[in-house]
Amino acid sequence: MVRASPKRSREETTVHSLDDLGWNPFFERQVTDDDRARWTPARVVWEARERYRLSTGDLEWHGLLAGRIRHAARSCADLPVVGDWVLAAVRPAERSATIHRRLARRSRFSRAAAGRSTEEQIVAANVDTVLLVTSFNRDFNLRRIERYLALTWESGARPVVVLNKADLCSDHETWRAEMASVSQGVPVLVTSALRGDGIAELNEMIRTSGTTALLGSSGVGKSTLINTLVGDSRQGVMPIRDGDDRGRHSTTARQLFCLPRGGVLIDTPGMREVQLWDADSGLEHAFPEIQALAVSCRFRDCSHGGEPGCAVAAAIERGEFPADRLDSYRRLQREDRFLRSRYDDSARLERVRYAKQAAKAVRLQYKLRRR
Ligand SMILES: Nc1nc2c(ncn2[C@@H]2O[C@H](COP(=O)(O)OP(=O)(O)OP(=O)(O)O)[C@@H](O)[C@H]2O)c(=O)[nH]1
Ligand SMILES: [Mg+2]
Ligand SMILES: [Zn+2]
Repeated sequence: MVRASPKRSREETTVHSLDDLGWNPFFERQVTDDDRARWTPARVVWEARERYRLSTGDLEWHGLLAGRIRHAARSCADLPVVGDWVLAAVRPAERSATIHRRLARRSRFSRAAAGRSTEEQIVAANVDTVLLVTSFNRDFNLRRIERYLALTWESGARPVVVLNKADLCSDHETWRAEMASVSQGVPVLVTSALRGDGIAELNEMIRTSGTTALLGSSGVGKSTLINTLVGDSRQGVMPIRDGDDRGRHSTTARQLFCLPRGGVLIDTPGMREVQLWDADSGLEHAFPEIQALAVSCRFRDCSHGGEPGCAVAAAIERGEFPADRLDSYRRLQREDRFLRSRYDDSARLERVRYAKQAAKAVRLQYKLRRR
């Protein structure tokens, strides 16, 4: 639930420039003088079923899509999402705007849409840094972090792991060490949104990181961290049930905020399923030690699945490398290939359907001409 603070509206408390919102030369270059004369650049700060809220830095607008944009979209991934920059025709009297163009994205965090592995879902666009939030309790799951890391590297953003709820645990170092085997050099921050541990460090990092998105399971404390950083209780937080520290989904829509001290944050609802989406190179990035060993395998395309002369298997044999890390890598790789083949199949079917339609249209034209 996205709850605005009851006393003050967002517009009254925050006056920002486009630059504060993350506007930069990459987007500037896509806008001509002609565009500027007709439209205003704005960033999508909230979206639900093709209804949008846009920010121009100084003001927020209700946004709707121009029909042309929707018709031209080949898939949902083409439509604007939170974090996108768009060109819109604004109507100041109504505080509303029509979106005419989505600017090209610098990065996008995608997963396979839940339950529909042949469709890409973009979770957030134009993100520079992804905070992978997990907590010191049952949510702590290295295999899930590996998945998120692969997707983050693939997205073009830089990952940072955040271990939240430090107040619930006295032995941070053991957990940190476990995480290090998976994070592989990615920064790991330990925080407590409730007690304040690590918040100054987090703030400083976000201030200098462009647009930062918080991702992770429901209940790990993403919205609570944002409230702590923004300095009020703008984001709804659900109390945790007795005997169940996993929490319930309380954030239902993605939303973008400007921080008072600089930096832009995107809150997202907890994700139950993080299926890979075309994460081939992201996977290689997320398992750098395997890539480093693989150059010594006898076969260039070694799958490290029992081939002779496999350097990864040899390292495991010598006890230099944990076998479950390789298992995990191979499982994710299989998943990625499987999803890609499903996607290719559905793309092929789509092309066939399209070609049939086109042929039909041509036949019809000939028929009409002969009359
Ligand atoms: N002990 C402790 N509890 C925390 C901390 N941070 C958040 N919580 C609690 O965890 C629960 C869930 O927090 P949220 O911020 O709603 O979690 P979320 O990640 O936004 O969850 P979704 O919006 O469902 O994805 C709330 O009851 C918070 O008070 C922390 O640092 N320590
Ligand atoms: Mg939340
Ligand atoms: Zn090998």
